[in-house]
Amino acid sequence: MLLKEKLSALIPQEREALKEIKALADKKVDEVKCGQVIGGMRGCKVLVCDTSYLDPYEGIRFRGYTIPEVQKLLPKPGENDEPYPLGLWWLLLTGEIPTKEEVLSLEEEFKKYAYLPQYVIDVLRAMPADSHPMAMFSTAIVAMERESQFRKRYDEGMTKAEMWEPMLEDSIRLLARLPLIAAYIYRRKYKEDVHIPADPNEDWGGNFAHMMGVENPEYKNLMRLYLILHSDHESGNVSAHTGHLVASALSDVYYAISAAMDGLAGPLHGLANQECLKWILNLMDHFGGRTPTKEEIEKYAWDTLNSGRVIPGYGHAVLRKTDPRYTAQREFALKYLPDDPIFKTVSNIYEVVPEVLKQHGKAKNPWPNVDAHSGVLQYYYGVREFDFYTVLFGVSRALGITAQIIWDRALGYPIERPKSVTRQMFKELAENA
Ligand code: FAM
Repeated sequence: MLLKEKLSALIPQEREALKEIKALADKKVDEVKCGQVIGGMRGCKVLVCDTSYLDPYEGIRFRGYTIPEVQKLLPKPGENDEPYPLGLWWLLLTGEIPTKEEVLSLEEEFKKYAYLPQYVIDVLRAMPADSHPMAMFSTAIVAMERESQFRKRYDEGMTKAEMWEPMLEDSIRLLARLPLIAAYIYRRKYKEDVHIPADPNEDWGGNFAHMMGVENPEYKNLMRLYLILHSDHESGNVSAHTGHLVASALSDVYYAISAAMDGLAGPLHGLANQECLKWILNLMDHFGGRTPTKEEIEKYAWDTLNSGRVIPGYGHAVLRKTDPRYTAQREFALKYLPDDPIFKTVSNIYEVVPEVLKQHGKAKNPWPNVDAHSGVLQYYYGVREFDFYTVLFGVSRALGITAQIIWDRALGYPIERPKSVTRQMFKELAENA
């Protein structure tokens, strides 16, 4: 496999490079303040992640490339299409923009494993009908753990240096199936349990759109874009950090990604996309289904804040400007659905809410994040079941987390185990500092 060959060549170099950092082991790299510890460790530089970096004012760069650069440089199915999401996975893993041939070799590799075993279907069907799609998604992933090559090889006594290989194999097998699992959940829950077989001629992203049941080339492109945009956001966010933490115990990819999905399912993280569209549609309903005026949006936003709730899709723990993932989706909307009333509402909200949040004075970042825009695009193409939106996010986020944890094993990072102290000890430490 071309990707494996590439990684086999890269890993020895990167292991050497890590030795230079290990030699600096006693050097101080950050200072931790009391407020950071009780404030969710915001801003503490305590994680290492090479796949992407999130600049507070510029937004995400995937291996150094901005979103517009990635959109321009990664190979695409057709000239005017969005790039292959698997090209992004290649980039995250290798740091290099792949050729089309390299991406297609990965597409072929994925196709070998792109089928849904009956036992996974049985597990999903055994779950109560009102199970949340994210609970179903996470359960299906962990159910497949029995197939882990990593666990098998671990039981056979593989060495630490070999561990990245079965991590890569497990990742390919899992990622190949995620769109099938997601589409199965979608069609079982919302489309009368009628399923659409995979199309072997489609790429990983286009096929996902096809199996969801939206036969529209624009939606295939949206899906490719969506899968790229939500993939990686360095390693401190809840889902990526969870994946890294779980994998650090040498739990395999299935355990790590299932756990990561459980974190993504929280309303302050990935679930914000379902919450956000709900907020927008409630806002429109409140004004008889029309696009409300900016004054009306302002009042509605204040009502939300005054009732003690957050405005979903706005704010971020790291970002301090408009999320470029929001901007990329806005550009898509301007191209394909400029006159859509919900998009117009999203645009008006963008003009009003940052000012309201600034006046409210709490949120450190009054600007929109990725979730403020993703729902309207899905809704426009007919995917209107909000509960499902975080599963789409999950399929994409698995690209980033698998890339991160393959490298965790390649570089032999140890089990993560920070120190905790009691609240009293912590108070004394702070008082005596
Ligand atoms: N609406 C109202 N209040 C907000 C707010 C928002 N959109 N964003 C932050 N705040 C409040 C926050 O609740 C906190 O209030 P308290 O002091 O009363 O606890 C205060 O402002 C300071 O928070 P912060 O330091 O600015 O943000 P955090 O780093 O603690 O939290 C978020 C970051 C994303 C959890 C927060 O901005 C939020 O709840 N946003 C709405 C939910 C959302 O959109 N989440 C998705 C994030 C996304 F990028 C993702 O993970 N997919």
